[in-house]
Amino acid sequence: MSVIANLEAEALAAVQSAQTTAELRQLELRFLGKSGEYTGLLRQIGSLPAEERPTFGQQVNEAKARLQAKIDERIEALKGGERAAQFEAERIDVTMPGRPVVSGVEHVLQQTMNRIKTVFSGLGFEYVEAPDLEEFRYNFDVLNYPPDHPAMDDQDTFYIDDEHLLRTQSTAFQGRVFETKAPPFRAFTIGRCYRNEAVDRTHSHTFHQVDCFMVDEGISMAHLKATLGLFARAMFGDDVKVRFRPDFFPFVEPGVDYAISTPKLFNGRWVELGGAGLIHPNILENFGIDTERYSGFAFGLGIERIPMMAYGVDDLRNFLENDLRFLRQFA
Ligand code: FA5
Repeated sequence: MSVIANLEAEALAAVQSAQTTAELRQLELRFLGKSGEYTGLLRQIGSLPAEERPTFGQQVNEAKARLQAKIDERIEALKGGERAAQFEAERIDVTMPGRPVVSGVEHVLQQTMNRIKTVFSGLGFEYVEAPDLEEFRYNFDVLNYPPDHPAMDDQDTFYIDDEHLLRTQSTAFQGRVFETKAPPFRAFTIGRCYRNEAVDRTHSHTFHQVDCFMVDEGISMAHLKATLGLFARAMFGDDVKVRFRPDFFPFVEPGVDYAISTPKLFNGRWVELGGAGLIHPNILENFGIDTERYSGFAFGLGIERIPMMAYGVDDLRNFLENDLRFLRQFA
């Protein structure tokens, strides 16, 4: 057999046994490609006697054409089956049940803050944003703390420099409001507070407060008690009891602590939510407010204590540790 016939026999056998179009494309490249076997064969033409060269060339070209036709034919035959298999593999069953979409829920503290916002907005208080990184003077001086007053020791915090700290109480927003508004006004803010504090079941170094105040003509403790009574019922239901006891804060006079008790939880034990009182006249006067005409109340409450009381959670760290098994209960 001639070299041409040999190669053709080899190529046809390979084409015949190929099972996929990919294999056939490989064979096409191997035999008919630019540096394929037939090109190699044609290169031998130089070693032949001159009179044999035309016939040899012609035979190689004919053999190439036959092989090409055979490969095309086989590809054509396999293509249909391969496409059908691909369709089968990629088939979509539109009747299959969908995969559930996992969607997040608001953190229970965020839910609580949203509810508080709704309650105070509903009572006509304007929501104000205030910074966590606060100036010393708004956190203390403006709030009638005399220099080096021991009340500041209760609220040691994280200092950025001598004049900047992470606020210890959201009451720090008062001065910012007094600076920009003239009475009458009602405002509240909600946000993070920080204290250098040993962490335990009811205290954390980072927690949240809501602070609220109102200045108008004739504001008295009666307005304060009515507002905090309404707030307690809105958050905990009608069977909640509220308690006020005298307490000291430099920025109120008189000052009280505010606690609630509900028969459903902690055996009706009183839980202190925060402090409150009538805004100290020194503060109002420092901002040029006529204390003969105007007076105001203010209060500040811890946010974490509210869902603790509402849901019977006995350790505030649960709210801050991001254990999804705990948090999902409030979805
Ligand atoms: C204050 O922070 C005053 N600014 C409240 C106030 C505002 C009084 C306006 C009068 C007028 P006190 O330090 O007691 O007060 O904190 C208020 C509430 O914040 C506490 O009752 C508690 O619910 C919460 N709280 C305070 N410290 C922490 C803490 N480390 N972790 C969690 N909650 C806290």
